[in-house]
Amino acid sequence: MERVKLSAEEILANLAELNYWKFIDGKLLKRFAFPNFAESLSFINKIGEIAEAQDHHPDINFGWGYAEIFITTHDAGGITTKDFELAKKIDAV
Ligand code: H2B
Repeated sequence: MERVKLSAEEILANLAELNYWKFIDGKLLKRFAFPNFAESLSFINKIGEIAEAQDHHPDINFGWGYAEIFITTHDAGGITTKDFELAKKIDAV
């Protein structure tokens, strides 16, 4: 059940519960800003631990002062509730 693709309406309804996440090219996306490289790296390491615990893994672009998180459910070929659960846990970091 968890890995059933959500409809466009369901995605929009779930997005409304999150802060600053967008739905672009079939993925949830959020960009985080940091004052230096070390804090970007620390942030994505924490996300890595969460992803392993959830068995649900985002794609990440990061560098000096930023991290961009992209989430989709590869097994379902779209967005599922697992993506929103992961986004909420990332926001709680
Ligand atoms: N992460 C994401 N983002 N989507 C998946 O479909 C997915 C995953 N599947 N992490 C998991 C791993 C699956 O391949 C393993 C076997 O549970």
